Amino acid sequence: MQASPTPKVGSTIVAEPAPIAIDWASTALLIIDMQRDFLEPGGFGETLGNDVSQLARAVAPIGAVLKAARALGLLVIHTREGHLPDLSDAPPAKVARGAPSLRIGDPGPMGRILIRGEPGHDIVAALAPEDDEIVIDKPGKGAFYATELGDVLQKYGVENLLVCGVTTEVCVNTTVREANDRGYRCIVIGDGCASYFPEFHQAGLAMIKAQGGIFGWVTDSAAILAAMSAANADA
Ligand code: C5J
Repeated sequence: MQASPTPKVGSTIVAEPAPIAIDWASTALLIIDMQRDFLEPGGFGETLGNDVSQLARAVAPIGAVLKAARALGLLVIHTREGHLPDLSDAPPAKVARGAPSLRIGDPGPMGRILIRGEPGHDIVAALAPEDDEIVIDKPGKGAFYATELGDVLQKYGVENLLVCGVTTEVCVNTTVREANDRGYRCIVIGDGCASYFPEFHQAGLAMIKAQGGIFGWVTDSAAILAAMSAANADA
């Protein structure tokens, strides 16, 4: 786990519906499910009939923010959606749903679909976690459900989450809603999120920032990088 050498300085991040002031010492970068199973051919996403190339656009913005977060000493948390090999944590309703070409647990070109420990479950190489970064394995769409995430955030005194990953309207939105209900300020990095459906991506971001920020704030990687660079200069 990370030692957390984060500088005790604050920044104001340009965001919608309004700028938000944060203290970096109580902020974490939360990267949701940037796994081969969602982004690469032959994984869970493609078995559901999706064009997985739609998600590639989030990799570079996340990579830039991740690099800057590491330089700043920010707490970095990665999540992975997946199930135990015996499927004991996979609700039958989830496994049986729809008409995928392969179901959760079936053997595929990247190992068993959406199963922990299989190659498809790994985070894509460009965003691979470093040894001291936290990786949360989650069986559901939300990162708080049946995981240790809440305890980890409490342990590190986190109050603000910079959230990115895939997909915007499913696991990112579910996690932001869960976090919002638990009192965290969620700042979603719009270009660091992606969906198989561009219109759902747009709507997923719009519903977070609507009504004065009903679930949180939406920004972009350029604004986060600018704020991190200013914080680094101040530190
Ligand atoms: C989905 C996710 N879409 N990570 N998972 O099933 O958004």
